[in-house]
Amino acid sequence: MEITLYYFKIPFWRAEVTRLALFIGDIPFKDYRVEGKEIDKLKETGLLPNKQIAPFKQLPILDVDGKIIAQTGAIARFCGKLSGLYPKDNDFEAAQIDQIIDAAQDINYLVTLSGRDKEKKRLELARKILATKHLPKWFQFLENLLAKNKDSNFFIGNKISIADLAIWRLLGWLTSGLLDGVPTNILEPYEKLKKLREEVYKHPKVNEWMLKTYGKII
Ligand SMILES: N[C@@H](CCC(=O)N[C@@H](CS)C(=O)NCC(=O)O)C(=O)O
Repeated sequence: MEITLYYFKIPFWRAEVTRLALFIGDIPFKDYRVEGKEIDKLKETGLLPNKQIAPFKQLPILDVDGKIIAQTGAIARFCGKLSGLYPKDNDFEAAQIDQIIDAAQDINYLVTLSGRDKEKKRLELARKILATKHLPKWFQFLENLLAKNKDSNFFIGNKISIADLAIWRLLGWLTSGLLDGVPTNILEPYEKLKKLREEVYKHPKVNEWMLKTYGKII
């Protein structure tokens, strides 16, 4: 099977969840980082560097033997199944993972909405509401789900899944300081979420990936 993941040149959760799933599972893939004119073309026409069409003119896109899959969750599940980070034969656990990926989408959408208005004062207010209301609410929901899983520091059972990878990287973004108005210590009250992050960072393949790809742990 020949796999290429198309995404931008950043370690954003939408792509990183799949990159890490494949890397952890020792599944060879091409990590294609779309740049410059390729991005303009994609946004205008949906055309990908492999001459295929991205159905929603968005990334990530997965090319599997010349066939295209779009949407973060669909791609992560497909690759999670290949790599053993998403169950093939346990519908309930699969749905438990799905609910976390969908929550990541909801959180991402709230962040996107909070950045839409570029007028300084309105942007500041939207980010303040995001940081003091929306994100704490969602972090607590996730914290509750982690607390329910007594088996481990992961979301489901006692092993890492694509749910953990997705939230770990989403939280990396939210605490990076890249989002004006979102403090880097926003996760401070959430012990279980902090533990989850630590646990994912401890994974030897996660470490290896970070150093090999970005030259540092990010
Ligand atoms: N629902 C999509 C959203 C993907 C998405 O928003 N991708 C962004 C990058 S993070 C993108 O391609 N934006 C370009 C655009 O929409 O023009 C998914 O889950 O993959």
